[in-house]
Amino acid sequence: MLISFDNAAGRRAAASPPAPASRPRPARPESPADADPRAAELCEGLLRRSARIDPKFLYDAQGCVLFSAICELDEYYPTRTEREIFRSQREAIAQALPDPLQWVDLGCGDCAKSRDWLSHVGARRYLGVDIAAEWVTGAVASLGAQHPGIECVAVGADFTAGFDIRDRLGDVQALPPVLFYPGSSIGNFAPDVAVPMLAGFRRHLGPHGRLLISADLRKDTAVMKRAYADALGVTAAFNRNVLRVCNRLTGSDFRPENFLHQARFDEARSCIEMRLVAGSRQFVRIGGQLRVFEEGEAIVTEHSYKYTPERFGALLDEAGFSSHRMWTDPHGWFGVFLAQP
Ligand code: AVJ
Repeated sequence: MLISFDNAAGRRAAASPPAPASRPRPARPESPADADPRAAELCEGLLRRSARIDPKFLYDAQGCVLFSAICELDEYYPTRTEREIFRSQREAIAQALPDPLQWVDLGCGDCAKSRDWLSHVGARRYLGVDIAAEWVTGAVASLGAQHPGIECVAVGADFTAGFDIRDRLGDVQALPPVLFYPGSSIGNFAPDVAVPMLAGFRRHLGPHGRLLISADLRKDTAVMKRAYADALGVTAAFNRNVLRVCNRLTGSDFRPENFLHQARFDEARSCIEMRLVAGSRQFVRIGGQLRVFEEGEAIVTEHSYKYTPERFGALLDEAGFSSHRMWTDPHGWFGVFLAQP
């Protein structure tokens, strides 16, 4: 077993433009934003007229625990629906994959979703790719201990921008990669960002590789909304937690309890928009500046796009894939797509 680690996280943040300044900024005390590109990215988004936080910041240790709790909720259908599709269609999907193959787990986290696949596919190598640097190495090591016959590699990378791990794949003709991107995570990206991302995935595949990716499908609005505004308030806690992440990374002084969780479905864009709305006027110190949030003003924290099968297929076409198949559940709520270059 080989464990190696490249930290490519934070590249995009370093390349993003500086916060717009309407007036000369006073000399400010050194803030964490000066050193940490993630803090700089957070400040930039929060100081915009329409404040926003990239959803990747939702997943600190606390956020990951809360997201796991979301996945157990009755209202949150995606996790169990995907699990059921994988369970019932595993053989059919596995048959459509190259053999042997190298399994590339994008956003592997604790590697749990891949565990069920490894005994059904001809995997010679496993690459666990995740932005959460601290996590991956241990998770991949324990997977490797259970599969002594599979070469297991941990790769730290942010695949939201400039993702390229082709040098880690070796000869893709001999050992075709299957890029596994489950959980409908692609839904976090607007189509204009998703297409180049998918095209980037495609460039890793060689002639025989495949992309195995899931997308949440468009359905009754009430069902979708409930999934992001659950009765127990778990999603609200998950959303508010991002303000604690801001406080920790940027030194800001948000009071999370003063912001209300909101999830609405944007028909035109076909996405759930998750926001934090100020319950009363808030004065927040961010990156050496004072940002006022008026009562009712929102910080957008996440978009979760919902596709028809046709629309997601069109997205794969746009990204250069030549064909794809889809598996779904009896309600047609969730889609598992297998795309070929
Ligand atoms: C992890 C992006 C797939 O959009 O459904 C769940 C995140 N946010 N509840 C989703 C999420 C609020 C989730 N993804």
